[in-house]
Amino acid sequence: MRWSSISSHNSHPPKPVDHASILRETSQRLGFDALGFAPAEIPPGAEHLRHWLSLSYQGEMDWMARNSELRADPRQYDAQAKTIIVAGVSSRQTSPPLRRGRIAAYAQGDDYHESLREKLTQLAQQTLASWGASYRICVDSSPLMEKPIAAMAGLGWQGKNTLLIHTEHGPWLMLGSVLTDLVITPSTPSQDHCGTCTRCLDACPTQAFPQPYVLDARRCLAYLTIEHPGSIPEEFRSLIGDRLFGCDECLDVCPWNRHAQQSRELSFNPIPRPDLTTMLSWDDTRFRKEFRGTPIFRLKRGRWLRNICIVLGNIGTSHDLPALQASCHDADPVVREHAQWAITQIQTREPTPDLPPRT
Ligand code: B12
Ligand code: SF4
Ligand code: SF4
Repeated sequence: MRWSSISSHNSHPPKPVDHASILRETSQRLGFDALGFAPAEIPPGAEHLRHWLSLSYQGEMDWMARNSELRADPRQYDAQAKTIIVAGVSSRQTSPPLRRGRIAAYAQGDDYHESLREKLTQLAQQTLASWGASYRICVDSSPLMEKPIAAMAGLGWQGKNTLLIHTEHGPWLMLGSVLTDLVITPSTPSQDHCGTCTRCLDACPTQAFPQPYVLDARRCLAYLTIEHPGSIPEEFRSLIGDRLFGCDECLDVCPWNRHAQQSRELSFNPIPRPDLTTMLSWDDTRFRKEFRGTPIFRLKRGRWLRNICIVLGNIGTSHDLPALQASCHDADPVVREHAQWAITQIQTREPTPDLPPRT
């Protein structure tokens, strides 16, 4: 808390500026769904990061293993920081997909990194900057453990699916942080309210949780469809089902969704897309034009087409075969391999009369 520099003409001392309340009011006006304050300290549980990495649970996300000491300790990332202001915006989408193929709720519209950063910048400029405090904005890609920090800031608790669960918005908050040299009284960390529930663990299609509260990312469909480069191991292809990008299974089943509403954030609104076979014919220029400014852009064309082929292999029909046959001549060998796999899957489901019967 800082004292206002405006001098008072009466006998009372100047009123203290209630930074926390002003930040909360401003955040609500800007459309944030949650806000809290954590001290810029190592969050409880951060010590598990090293163990998690030693088990290679990060798969090919090499960037998670780089600077792991820095990632676990916000003070190493920013020595000036005294407080971490954590904000959340719900990404929940309640309408079913318009076309074949599902995209995770957070990725159906514009890139949240941009919209959240923009909102956090407005928050910092309207408050911290006017008080002369420093600020540094972090959304997802900075080396910070956002979930344990958000839990420390009282936004919720890390559930058995490892996600930050908020009592009103469930697991749907997308998180962003502002590191500042201003000292703000920390919020009270929340209790774990998972109790005996195991819905998320039971619902996971790939059994990606070796134990409650721990995720082996190598088995997670969000990792496989977004982060994993190259060919997707065959054991996971049918489990991908109709998921084109990410997976919401362990979010959808959480009982803490009971009060969760559709996101108010317009940038999460789903952008309509053409059918899968149309997108399969796109060259790189068309892909970039269509997906620039969305989370799908960073997949690049190859991984997007790879994912389309898997989904068609799982839910497609003989009508999709011409498009897949064309992709068997794609310049990208991963696309060619997945298109061939998809054709085999469809032909196994719908044997054509001119093919010899399978023995
Ligand atoms: C790497 C990453 C991934 C990886 C790994 C996920 C993971 N659980 O670690 C993959 C690609 C799989 C992924 C998937 C998703 N992600 Co992600 N991801 C991240 C990222 C960049 C880092 C997370 C991290 O530090 N992981 C390392 C592990 C060690 O951290 P942890 O899970 O917090 O570990 C805690 C516990 O699991 C436990 N623990 C861990 N290991 C061990 C070992 C033992 C023995 C014990 C006892 C405990 C224990 O202790 C730790 C500290 O509390 C964050 C952004 C950020 N900078 O934080 C976003 C983030 C976590 N992702 C997010 C989202 C939305 C998703 C998806 C829902 C997207 C989707 N719909 O497809 C899925 C959800 C999958 C899931 N159930 O986690 C959001 C989550 C928001 C929220 N409300 O929680 C974040 C915060 C991004 C953001 N800015 O909003 N993600
Ligand atoms: S996102 Fe899907 S695959 Fe990953 S842990 Fe959750 S349910 Fe399992
Ligand atoms: S589904 Fe159940 S166990 Fe999983 S995070 Fe939600 S409350 Fe916790």
